[in-house]
Amino acid sequence: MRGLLPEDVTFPRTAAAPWAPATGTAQGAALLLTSVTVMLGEPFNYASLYDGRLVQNMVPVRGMEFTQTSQSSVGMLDWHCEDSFRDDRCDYAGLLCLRGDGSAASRYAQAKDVRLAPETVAVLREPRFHVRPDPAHVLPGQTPLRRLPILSGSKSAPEIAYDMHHLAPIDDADAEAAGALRDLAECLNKVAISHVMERGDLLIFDNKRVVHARTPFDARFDGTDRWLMRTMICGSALTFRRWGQRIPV
Ligand SMILES: O=C(O)CCC(=O)C(=O)O
Ligand SMILES: [Fe+2]
Repeated sequence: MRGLLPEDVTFPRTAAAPWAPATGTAQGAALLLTSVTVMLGEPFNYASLYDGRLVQNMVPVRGMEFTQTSQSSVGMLDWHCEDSFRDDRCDYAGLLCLRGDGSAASRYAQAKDVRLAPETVAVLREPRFHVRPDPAHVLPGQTPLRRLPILSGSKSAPEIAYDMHHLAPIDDADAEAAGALRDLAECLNKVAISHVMERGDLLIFDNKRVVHARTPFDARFDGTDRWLMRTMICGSALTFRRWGQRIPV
């Protein structure tokens, strides 16, 4: 969707951290984001992520330029789904742009567009992989690595769980699984679509069927940097209640 933010509204300086509370017109933007995304289900966050804030700022943070988190900037944020390390990851994520940056392209690839040899797909559909926790989470103690297949579900609308940096074959010696991951990474680049987010753009993606990434951009840390707000959505109120509190601390 485009043009969600009225042109005569001015926003404060770009938030300095993902967990910074939204005030004034920025709070209006956060309410707009939740008002639209609530139509898809229950907006939520994890207790362990960015202080558990329902609406988080996707902003560059000094010292985090090259991390694989939303706080990165000069470094590429590589292909991932939100929270692939969790069974209770969101069904959808919504990103509202308050301040764009012409060099930062959001990239998306749909699992249904992936074209791979049938043998490779068969390997990716087996639970031969594990994924480490996302470094943006502050977790209580050691989280066990989740075992998972990369692809699952129907052929016509396959699901994907993917994180380029935190995913590996369970068995280090499993060359077939490692090869399948390499083929998949190559294919994602081929089927990717790009979109440079502009002020007022709201992008909602299916986190179970789409992987996403963001290209590098320069951060100035002077209050004028790129600023997106994000919320994650659980697609059904019933499922939301079944999961209960996500990562109790
Ligand atoms: O900044 C973006 O376009 C996406 C950020 C993102 O993918 C994330 O925070 O996980
Ligand atoms: Fe992301």
